[in-house]
Amino acid sequence: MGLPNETLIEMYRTMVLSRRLDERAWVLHRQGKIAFHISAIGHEAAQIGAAFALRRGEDWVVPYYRDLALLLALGLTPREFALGLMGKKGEPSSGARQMPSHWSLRRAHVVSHSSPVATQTPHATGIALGIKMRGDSAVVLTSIGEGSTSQGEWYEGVNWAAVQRLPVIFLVENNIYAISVRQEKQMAVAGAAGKAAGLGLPGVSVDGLDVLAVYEAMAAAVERARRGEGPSVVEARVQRLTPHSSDDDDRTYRPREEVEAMKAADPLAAFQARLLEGKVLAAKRRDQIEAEAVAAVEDAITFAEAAPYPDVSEAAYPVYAEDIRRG
Ligand SMILES: Cc1ncc(C[n+]2csc(CCOP(=O)(O)OP(=O)(O)O)c2C)c(N)n1
Ligand SMILES: [Mg+2]
Repeated sequence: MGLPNETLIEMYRTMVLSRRLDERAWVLHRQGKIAFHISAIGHEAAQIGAAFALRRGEDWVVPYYRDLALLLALGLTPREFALGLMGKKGEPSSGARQMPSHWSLRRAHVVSHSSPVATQTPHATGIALGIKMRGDSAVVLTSIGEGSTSQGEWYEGVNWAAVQRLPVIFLVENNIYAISVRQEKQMAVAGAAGKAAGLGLPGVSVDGLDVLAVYEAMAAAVERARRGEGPSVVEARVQRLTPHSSDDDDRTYRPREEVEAMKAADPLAAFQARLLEGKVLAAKRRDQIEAEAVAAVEDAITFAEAAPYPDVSEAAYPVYAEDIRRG
């Protein structure tokens, strides 16, 4: 499969961890213990394929809310994720001020994004411009849903990156839906990759349920960016196996048969089967990875439940620059 076996297993391990944390978040929501969750279930292969194509910790990442697996691959710990879910002191994204999944992780070069979708795209382009002006070798990855590529900010950010030949990869996680709105109701082309040609940069569309297909497409785009040849759009065709968020009931707009058919092509199950068949992963190691993920989830939830909320005296931290020094 091209990559070293240990790398393939690490990809799988991170996908399993993401899935188990994500499932637990839904349970916590239904138990009334958290206010909100937005899920990566069905998107994990695309996110892991993308993360592993980067120099993690060196390259810059401007993600979007559905990127739990991506963040875990970049080093977010399960405890940090759980603190974020519960709005507890010490969560790294915003010091418990933002909604969960509005990621930020300074040590991993993950830059905070806002709730208005697509505003991260010009930010990523700006960071890439800074990298080019400094002559650094880093690249930028920014991700987005296909629905949000209909926003003006997406075109503005992608256009400017193409004009300036900036080192940035625009990853589109195309799950066909923008909450309840299907793709064909908001774009006249077959997918987001098709928008790239009109803006003057390469666009590829890959099977986002296949972690290695995404890795290959991303690795090519990253290398191109690092060589100074400019940006790319990489569209990963994924499946959202859950409602949009814990505030959504997708039974009102999509038939159960559609969701069941999607579940039959679960990217996690597919990767596991491929690793077992290829004798990269033995059943014993698979079970061990599973047990470790479950234990990590338990540890994270127990830790976060016992953690304090931020003290009111810290309300202005780290909102103002003078306070950032404290972090
Ligand atoms: C500018 C703006 N409009 C509307 C919303 C509400 N909203 C949040 S997520 C979302 C759907 C985004 O769909 P897509 O880009 O396909 O990403 P997905 O959630 O499917 O991964 C919408 C409409 C928002 N956050 N920002
Ligand atoms: Mg979508």
